[in-house]
Amino acid sequence: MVKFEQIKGFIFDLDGVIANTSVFHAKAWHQLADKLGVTWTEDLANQLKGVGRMDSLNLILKSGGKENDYTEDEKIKYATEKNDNYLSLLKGLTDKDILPGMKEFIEDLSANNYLISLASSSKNSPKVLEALDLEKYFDARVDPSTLKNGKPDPEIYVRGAEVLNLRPEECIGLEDAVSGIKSVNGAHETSVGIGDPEILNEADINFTDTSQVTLANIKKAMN
Ligand code: B16
Ligand code: MG
Repeated sequence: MVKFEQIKGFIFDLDGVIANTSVFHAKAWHQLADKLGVTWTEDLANQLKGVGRMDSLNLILKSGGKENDYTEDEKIKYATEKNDNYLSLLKGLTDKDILPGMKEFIEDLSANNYLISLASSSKNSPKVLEALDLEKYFDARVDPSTLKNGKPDPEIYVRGAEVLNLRPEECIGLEDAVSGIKSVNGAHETSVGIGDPEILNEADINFTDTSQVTLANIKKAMN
């Protein structure tokens, strides 16, 4: 692992790292899985974390052995339906929905002149950041609609460093998803996994929840 002193930038996932919105994504997908007759399991829920909209739908269909049952148009219709349900769950989202300690952590990064970018797979991320009143802290954002490959591919985290004009070794990527940790590692950045350390066992550094994510704890883990 690189030394903490080499770090100049932090690249954030959004859902499940900054806000509790991963619960809303899961709820909306669960609802669709029920409708399509696909059994919802904890394992399926974990597989979907961090994965983009159409890829998520394809994983659900595959899990139920239904990957060849629908046309592209039908799939778009179902993905849109999930998104509408997700958006209605987002109504009333405010800065109170920021996960414990994350506002303070982001403010601390900003006060210490670290650069900050967003590497969320979600096309709704600008809306969510605005509702949380956090846009002002972000120096740059990767637009997921410009990517060839979603997480676990490294592309989004490679771009997350590029948009800050930093080298990957100078960046830390924070993630709650297995797909996201693989993406950070593939981009040759330092990965911080937030959540069950057994599930996120490929992360360089693990924290069980967001309240433990502080500069001091990251420094301690790296040096
Ligand atoms: P949307 P992240 C991901 O966001 C979510 O974890 C995942 O559940 C969701 O399917 C994906 O964004 C796409 O989101 O349908 O809103 O474009 O964790 O990368 O911030
Ligand atoms: Mg996430």
